[in-house]
Amino acid sequence: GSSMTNEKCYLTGKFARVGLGTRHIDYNGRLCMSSAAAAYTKAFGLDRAPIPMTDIPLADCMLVVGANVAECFPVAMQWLWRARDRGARLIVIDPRETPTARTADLWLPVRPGTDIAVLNAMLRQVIHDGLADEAYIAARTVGWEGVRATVEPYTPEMAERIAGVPAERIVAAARLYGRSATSLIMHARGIEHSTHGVNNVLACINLALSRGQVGKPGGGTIMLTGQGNGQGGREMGQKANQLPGYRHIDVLEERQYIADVWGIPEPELPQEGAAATEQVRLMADGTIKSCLVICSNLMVSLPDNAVVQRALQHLDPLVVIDFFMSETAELADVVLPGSVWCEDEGTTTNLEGRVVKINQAALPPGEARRDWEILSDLARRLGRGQFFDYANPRQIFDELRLASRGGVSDYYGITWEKIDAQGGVFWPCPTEDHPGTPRLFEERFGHPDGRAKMFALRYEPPAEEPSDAYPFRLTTGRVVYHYLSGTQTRRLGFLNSQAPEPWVEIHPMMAERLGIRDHEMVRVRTPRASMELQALVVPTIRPDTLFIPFHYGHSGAANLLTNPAVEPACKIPEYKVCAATVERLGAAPVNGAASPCENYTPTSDPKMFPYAVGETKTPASQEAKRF
Ligand SMILES: Nc1nc2c(c(=O)[nH]1)N[C@H]1C(S)=C(S)[C@@H](COP(=O)(O)OP(=O)(O)OC[C@H]3O[C@@H](n4cnc5c(=O)[nH]c(N)nc54)[C@H](O)[C@@H]3O)O[C@H]1N2
Ligand SMILES: Nc1nc2c(c(=O)[nH]1)N[C@H]1C(S)=C(S)[C@@H](COP(=O)(O)OP(=O)(O)OC[C@H]3O[C@@H](n4cnc5c(=O)[nH]c(N)nc54)[C@H](O)[C@@H]3O)O[C@H]1N2
Ligand SMILES: [Mo]
Repeated sequence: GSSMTNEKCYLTGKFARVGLGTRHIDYNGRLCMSSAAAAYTKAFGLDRAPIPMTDIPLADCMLVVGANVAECFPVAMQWLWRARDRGARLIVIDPRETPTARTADLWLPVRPGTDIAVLNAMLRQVIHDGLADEAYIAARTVGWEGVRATVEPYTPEMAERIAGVPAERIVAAARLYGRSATSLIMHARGIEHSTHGVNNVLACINLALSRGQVGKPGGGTIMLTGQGNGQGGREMGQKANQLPGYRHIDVLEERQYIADVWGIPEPELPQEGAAATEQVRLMADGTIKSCLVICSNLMVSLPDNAVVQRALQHLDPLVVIDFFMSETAELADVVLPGSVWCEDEGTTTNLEGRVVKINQAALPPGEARRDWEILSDLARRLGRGQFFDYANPRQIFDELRLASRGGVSDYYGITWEKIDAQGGVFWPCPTEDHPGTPRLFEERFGHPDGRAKMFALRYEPPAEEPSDAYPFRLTTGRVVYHYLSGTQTRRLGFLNSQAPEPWVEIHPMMAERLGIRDHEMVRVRTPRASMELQALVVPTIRPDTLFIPFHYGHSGAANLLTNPAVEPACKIPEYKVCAATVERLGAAPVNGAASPCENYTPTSDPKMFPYAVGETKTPASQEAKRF
C-alpha cells in the first residue's frame, strides 16, 4: 500500500523478495495511477510531477482533466485559488460539474471514456491557429510529425460526436489554452482509470509539449498523485516489475546492484511477478495459494468484487496487517494489528516528489505493533532474520538511500536532518551536498537523448459501451467526506453522518423519464451485478452518465458493478466507465425497452450548458471560495 511510509513500502518489497522469496508482490498504486506513471516514463523518461505546487500560481491557464481537485486535493486547491486570484483561466474536462468545474471559465462535460477525442481536437485547433511552438518542438521533442498527422482528422465536430461536448466549446478551450503564455494541465484518475489510461495521459502531454510548456516554471503537466504516499510508494520496489530507486527487475545490472545491497546472490532475487489485478485470477485458479495483505482493502477497492471475494476465500492462509477490521480483514485467517502513520517515524514523498518527514505522535495501542517490526519478526520466524536486523526506521531509511543510489529516483543525498532543515527535499538528490531538484526537465528530459517523446494516439472506445439493456455509462470515484475504501472515515461521526451510505447520481431529465424521485431507492445493474441504493437527482452530471462513490463495503460496494477490464500494459482497471442501467425498486426490469438515453443530444441541451462560451467567470475567486 502507498499509504505507508517509504520505509515500510521499501521493507514490504524486500520482505516479499528476500523474506518469503516470492515474485508475486504488487501494490495498490496499480489501481490508482499506474497508467500516469507509465505515461510519464514513456514520454519524459521519468515518472514524477515536473514542477512543485508553488509553481501553480505562475500559470495563466489551468486545464484540469478528470480531477475533482477541490474535493480530493484540498492542499493543491489552495495553489489553484492563488492562480485564480492572479486572474488565471480555468478549464475543466469532467462528466460531472464538480465544485471546481462550477467555478471554471469553461466546463467540457465529456462522455466518460472519450477524452482523447477532445484532447486531440484541441491539439488540432492549436496547430490550425498557428499556436504550436515549432522551435521548442524541433529542439526538445521527437515524434511530432506522426502526432500532427494523427490529430488532423479530429475536427471539433468529430470530437463532438464522440465525446458529446459542443464543438464550439472545444475550440474555445483550445484557444483559451493555446493563447496563454504559461499553461498547466492537471490530470488525475478521471482519465487514468481507463483501459486507455496511458494514452489519455500521453494526449495531455502531447498538448503541453506542442505549446512548449514542459520544463518551464508554472507550465506543462502535473499528475495529481493520490494516497498519502502515492509517489514514494511506487519508487520503493513494491511493484511487481520494480526494485528500489525505480530500478527494473528484468535488467541484470540493476538486479545485481540491489542483490548486493541486500546481501543475496543475484539469482536468488525473484523475477517479475503478477500485477495486483492479475493476482486475483491466480488466486482464483489456485496458482497463488496464500497471501499477506498490508495496507490495502481489496474487498472494497478491486473491480468486480464477487470474483475478488471468491479468490480471497480460496487462500490458505490469508493474512492481513491493518489497524482496523477492514472488509478484507474480515475474510482473513489471521489479522495482525499494525500501525497508523502517526504511530511511527519515517518519510513520505508527496505529489511534487518532495520527501517529507513524519514524526511519531502516539504509541500503537493495545496489542498493535509497528508494521516494520511485524515484518521483521515474520522474517525472523522464516529464518531470514539476518536480512531484517533493524533497530529503528532510520536504519531502514539509510538502507533505502543506498538502494536508490544511482537509480531514477535517487534518494541517496537525502537525510532526515536535511528534510527538517529544508522543509522537504525533492528527488533526485544524488549526494549529501545536493539541494534536491524541485523542477525537472528545464534543460533535458529523462531519456538518453534528452528529448521528450510524443505519441500518435487515436480514440478507441472503452472496453464496455452502452447497449439497449445497459444504456448509461457508469463512472465511480470519490466524495469529500470519505477516504478511499472508507475504513478510516466510515467510523468518524461527522464524516459518516454526511455520507453514511452510497448513492447514485442521476440527472433530473433521466430521473423524470424513469419515474425516479430524489432520495428514492433504485437498482443499478451492470453485466456483472446489481446493487440497491439511493438516487441523488442532480443537475451536475451528464444525462447519459451515472456516478457512484466507491468508499463503501459489502452490498454498498460500487466495485460489485465495475468492469475488471485493464489497460494492456500497466494493468490499471477501468473504474471510470462501464455500461449500466438504473430502475426504480419495484419497477419491472426494462430489458429491451426503449432506452431513456435515446434521442437525447446533450450538446443542444440548455440545462447542460447554462452559459455561453465567452461569458467567462474570471476572476472568480471570491465567489468560487463559497462552494
Ligand atoms: N476526499 C478524498 N480525497 C482523496 C481521496 C479520497 O478517497 N477522498 N483519495 C485520494 C486518492 S488515492 C486519489 S487517487 C485521488 C483521486 O482524485 P480524483 O482523480 O480527483 O478523484 P475521482 O473521484 O476518482 O475522479 C476524478 C473525476 O473524474 C471524473 N471522471 C469520471 N470519468 C471521467 C472521464 O472519462 N473523463 C474525465 N475527464 N473525467 C472523468 C469524475 O467525475 C471525477 O470528478 O484523491 C485523493 N484524495
Ligand atoms: N470503483 C472504484 N474503485 C477504486 C477507485 C475508484 O475510483 N473507483 N479508486 C482506486 C484507487 S485510486 C485507489 S488508491 C485504491 C485504494 O484501495 P485500497 O488501497 O485497497 O484502499 P485503502 O482504503 O487505502 O486501504 C488501505 C487499508 O490499509 C489500512 N492502512 C492504512 N494505512 C496503513 C498503514 O500504514 N499500515 C497498515 N498496516 N495498514 C494501513 C487502512 O485501514 C485500510 O484498511 O482504490 C481503487 N479502487
Ligand atoms: Mo488512488
